[in-house]
Amino acid sequence: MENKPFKGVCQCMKLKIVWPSLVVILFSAMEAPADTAKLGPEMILNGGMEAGNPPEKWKTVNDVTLSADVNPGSGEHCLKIIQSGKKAGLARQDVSTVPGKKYELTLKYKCQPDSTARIEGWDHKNGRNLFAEHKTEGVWTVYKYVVTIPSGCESVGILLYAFGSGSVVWYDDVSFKAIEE
Ligand SMILES: [Ca+2]
Repeated sequence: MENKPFKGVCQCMKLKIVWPSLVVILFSAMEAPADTAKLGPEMILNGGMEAGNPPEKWKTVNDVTLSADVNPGSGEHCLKIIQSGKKAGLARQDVSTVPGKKYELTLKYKCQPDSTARIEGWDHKNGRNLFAEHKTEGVWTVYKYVVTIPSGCESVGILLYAFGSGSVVWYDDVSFKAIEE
């Protein structure tokens, strides 16, 4: 019985200590993550796939059919790629790059069931991949990759595949920008 008032005081003090901590935690959680990277101008032409059918500025490599399609990632149209051959086919656009500089690629993709998207950066000078990833999500999904351009590489191919025979993949909002540091 004698301990009760003492215990009550302790709990009250605990609350006084805990309450400010909770406020600090809540405010910390509300802060948006800082994204201070300053991006240069857009380097991809018709990345929103709104101009032309098939979308303008995108070249084909190997056996694929490109077309503009509805139900896009944004705007009114997206790029649809149907793989029709044995070799992996793709849509391609080249961008000029500065060795040593960092660039950010962002895009949205969506795969038909049992289809695979392959997103690749091709170093024309050194003849190798800077990055290459396979994706299978069946809903519009954002892809983001930051690449540091190696020595001598002044041109990068942005390669968008429907990977594997019969694959059907959609792309939209393709963007490639320098990160100014
Ligand atoms: Ca679009």
